Amino acid sequence: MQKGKFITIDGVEGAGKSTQIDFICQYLADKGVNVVLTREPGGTAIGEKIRTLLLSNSTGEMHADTELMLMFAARNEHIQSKIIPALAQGNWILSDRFTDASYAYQGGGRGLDVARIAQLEDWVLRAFTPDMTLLLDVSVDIGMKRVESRGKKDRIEQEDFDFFNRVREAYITRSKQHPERIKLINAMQTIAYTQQQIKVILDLL
Ligand code: Z5A
Repeated sequence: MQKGKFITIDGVEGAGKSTQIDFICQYLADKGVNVVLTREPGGTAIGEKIRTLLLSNSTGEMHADTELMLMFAARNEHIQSKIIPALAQGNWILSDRFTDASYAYQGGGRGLDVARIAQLEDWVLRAFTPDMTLLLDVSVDIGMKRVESRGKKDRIEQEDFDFFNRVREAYITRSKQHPERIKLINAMQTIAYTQQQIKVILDLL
């Protein structure tokens, strides 16, 4: 484990990303790898402002194309000002969500044409892609139960069960299209079982 690597973690709400991120950082630190933790939308000063706009309920209705372009605007800033420079210095980066979320939420959830998302991806990312994506898969009912004790839902969390089912299906489709990069992890059992699967995958890097 010497060179900088770009790892992303994704999945529907309640899959346990935040829970597993702590574990991943500790597991890699124990191997002598320091990880720069970041997130999308966000990760930069500008990206965090865009995140607030995207998730705040006070934003109100937003056209799905606008939502998609704001995700990619935040992502462009993230890649150019944070991810690429950090990788160039040999750092490992772990991003809580990345481009697969746009295919899942704006493509699957909002029903935007995947070809248009791919055009934006080509434009913003060119050939840049994560070295590995950990996709935590959980059924929507289990995920929703896990987060139901949380307070008020944000603008996207307020979507219904069918929306999140489409999101989950789009993630699974992505994992089948990119089996080398996207590692589908069963996140429906115990936290320890999810960690066990993650360890095996991280050891491949
Ligand atoms: N979004 C988008 O639409 N398009 C894009 O391109 C991008 C993002 C990049 C922000 O995401 C929103 O942006 C998100 C997608 C959209 N909207 N939604 N909905 P976020 O990542 O900041 O927020 P989130 O999706 O709500 O993630 P989260 O709340 O952080 O959930 P999580 O990290 O997956 O779950 P957790 O906090 O680790 O766990 C939830 C609870 O479950 C907690 O009490 C844990 O202790 C428990 N848990 C975790 N694992 C287990 C297991 N295995 N068993 C039992 N209980 C567990």
